[in-house]
Amino acid sequence: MKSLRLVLGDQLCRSISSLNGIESGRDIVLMVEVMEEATYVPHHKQKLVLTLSAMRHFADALSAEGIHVDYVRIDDEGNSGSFTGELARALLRHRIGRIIATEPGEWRVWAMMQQWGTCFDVPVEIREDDRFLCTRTEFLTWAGGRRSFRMESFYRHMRRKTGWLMQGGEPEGGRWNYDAENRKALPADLLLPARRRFLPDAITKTVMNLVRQHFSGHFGELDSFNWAVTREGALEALKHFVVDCLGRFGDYQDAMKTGKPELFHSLLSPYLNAGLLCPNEVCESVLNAYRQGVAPLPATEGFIRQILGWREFVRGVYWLQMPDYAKTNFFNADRQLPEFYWSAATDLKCLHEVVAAIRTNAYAHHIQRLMITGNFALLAGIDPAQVEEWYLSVFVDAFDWVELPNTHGMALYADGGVLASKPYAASGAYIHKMSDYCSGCIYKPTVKLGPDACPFNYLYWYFLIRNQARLESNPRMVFPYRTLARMPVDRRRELVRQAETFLARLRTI
Ligand code: FAD
Ligand code: DLZ
Ligand code: SF4
Repeated sequence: MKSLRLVLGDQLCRSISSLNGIESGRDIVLMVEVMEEATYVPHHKQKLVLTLSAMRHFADALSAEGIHVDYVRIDDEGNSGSFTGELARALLRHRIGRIIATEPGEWRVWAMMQQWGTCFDVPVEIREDDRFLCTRTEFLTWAGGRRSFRMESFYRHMRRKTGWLMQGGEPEGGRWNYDAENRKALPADLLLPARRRFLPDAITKTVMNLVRQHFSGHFGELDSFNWAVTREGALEALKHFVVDCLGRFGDYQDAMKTGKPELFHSLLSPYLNAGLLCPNEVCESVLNAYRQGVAPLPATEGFIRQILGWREFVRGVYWLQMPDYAKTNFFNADRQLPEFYWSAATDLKCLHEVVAAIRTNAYAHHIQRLMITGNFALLAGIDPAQVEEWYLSVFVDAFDWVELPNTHGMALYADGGVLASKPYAASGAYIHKMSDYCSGCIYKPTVKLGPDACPFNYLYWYFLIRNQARLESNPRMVFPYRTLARMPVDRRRELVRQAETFLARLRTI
């Protein structure tokens, strides 16, 4: 039976299930660039370029294999602007017996796909996305009747299942987790590796012009685009990470440095999320480096944990908890997102540096996302929906299934502890320890009150004070609440006053 095989912009993988069993002379692959996907949030211009250019390259690679690809460009005449509309139009162009698709990464598109069985007069087969290391059913079984989930226990389950970094049923080196070794501050004179950049080719340049023309109002700079857009490029990026960065990845995983957003991080998330790389091959490549003695165990374990643990874990939680997950708001946070999240115009140097770098690169590493932009939003009580829209808009790797649990659950604790055992709230002392931002700041991380005080310091205590009823029974919050209990009443009152004055002055748009 002649099949129309739909491939979405984050399914750019030759072994994606929708292409399994394809017959070149008979079947048609449909790929569509649509306005709805380009504008459901104002994606960073670089995310638009990466997605559309990678889609075009992928289509060309399939065509070179002799596969018939029906490719609809965003500016093609008659483009309806949506997946559903483009499928309907494709059915008019081709005589087709069935549609085959792979389940999407996002709930929004999943809900759309559920309608297709009734919209179209041909059967629609939606196949499992088998690129992940843990299936949705397997996660459901692991989760059992739990109401809250802890990554560490899931991660151990996955280590046992894959046998990665295991010896005779025990974790290699005798420990499951080398997190404690992965929190070193960066020595000022440490030589950093030159990062591999990918210059735009002709296809990418065409897409960049298209984005300039149609999406000039979206966030972010375009000219600095240097992401890979093909599988070959993504494999080169993986090799570069393993050879030049992995060895130090563990040590400085949490460190932050002005002007060097990537440090030793892999920069692989956009390729993993788009389908240009598979999690399995990325992990195997890192494990091989370890087996050959090129990478130390703490760095290897630290990296494997991110992919085998965190990435699979957040996806599992997302599909288990959606759609209600996104609606929770544990702290009833309702403040408007400050304008500086878009403009970087703030005298808090850490926030300025991170937002400005995101504008240039569409990238920030995990601790910048969690402990700078996320921590501020948590402490300031910003409306989770607005924060989530921001995260979905500004990063090259942003997709709801991974962005939402990280923002809603990990950074904002808006799920009340479904995903994290306590809020990741921190004062200026943490930022001072892990970065060089404070040295150029008009505020002082060691000062708690008064005009020189770091705003993270009084916002931290104000957060604890106003959420005391919700948090003080959490065993992991005993220590800060004990410190708060010892604080003189006058000092508490002054912290609250200064925090409220600061928050009242935040400019919003
Ligand atoms: P590395 O530090 O080199 O880590 C290696 C890989 O591990 C990453 O490529 C990624 O695939 C995976 N990984 C690491 N941490 C996580 C995590 N917490 N969740 C899922 N995968 C992880 N990641 C996204 O891919 N898309 C997002 O939209 C996204 N939004 C985030 C929002 C917030 C508030 C936070 C705190 C984290 C978010 N993350 C997101 C997770 C993480 O920050 C990024 O995956 C990572 O920074 C990507 O850079 P890298 O490839 O250099 O990662
Ligand atoms: C992110 C994105 C963008 C910007 N544009 C397209 C597009 O035009 N066509 C397409 O197939 N996919 C696009 N994507 C990726 C989709 O948003 C993604 O496939 C869905 O969100 C499902 O996860
Ligand atoms: Fe950020 Fe405070 Fe340090 Fe300034 S002093 S950079 S606001 S942590």
